[in-house]
Amino acid sequence: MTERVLVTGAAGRIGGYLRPRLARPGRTLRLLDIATPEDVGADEEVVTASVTDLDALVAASAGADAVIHLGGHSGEEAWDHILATNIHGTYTVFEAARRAGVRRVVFASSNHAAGFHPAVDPVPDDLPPRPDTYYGVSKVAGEALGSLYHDRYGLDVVCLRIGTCRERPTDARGLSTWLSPDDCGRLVEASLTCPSPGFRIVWGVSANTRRRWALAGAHEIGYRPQDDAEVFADEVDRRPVDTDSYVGGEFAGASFDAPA
Ligand code: 15L
Repeated sequence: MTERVLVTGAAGRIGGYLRPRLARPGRTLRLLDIATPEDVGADEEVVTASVTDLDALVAASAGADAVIHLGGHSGEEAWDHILATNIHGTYTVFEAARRAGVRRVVFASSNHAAGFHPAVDPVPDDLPPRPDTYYGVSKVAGEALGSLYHDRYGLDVVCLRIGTCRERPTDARGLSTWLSPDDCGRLVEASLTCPSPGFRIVWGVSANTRRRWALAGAHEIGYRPQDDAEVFADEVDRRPVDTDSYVGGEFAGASFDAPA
């Protein structure tokens, strides 16, 4: 039997990290994006569509065992754009999953859902929402939709409050908040395969020496990070800036305002 996983926003940065890392014999990745993904493999299918298009999402969800929802803006934007693409576009993903009978959704939330919390050590799991931007509000909305679709319709929903998912950290905050591409693959694989997660919100961060965000919740679903940003410590500017005192870093800064 083929396992089919729908990946929204598959042509984006994290989609590019995940595709080779989630490839398994017997698994097909169905790549949905408005952009065309590069180097499409034999075990990949392409759907060109926007996450805002409910009919397209329902069609793309047919026959899928799980959805990984990465689609949408990955940073701050004007409210209208956040509303249409990130908030409505996340509603469509959950609603399409429900209509198509998909049992599990892995939602790429963000630390910015809780970005105005102080970056104490440790920052616990289950931190209540405290968004630092409209982008963060959209991630809170996505988590709330996940909670609703779990409680009302029984979907398994794993929300990942992802940190700085890049090839490498580039600043002092990143030494604490980095999620390596390989650990991102491990975290999403655990989210896809752990038995009956119910509804969960966990931090998405590597095993960084300077990590503050708790990993107990992610550990419970089977995530075992293997990377540590410290190996890059000599390459980055290690001087902290004022906004490093917030979970969301510069997104929580006074001068960080939404584009009109
Ligand atoms: C995010 O959610 C963003 O997508 C990314 O661009 C970074 O800003 C990251 O968080 C971060 O907090 O480092």
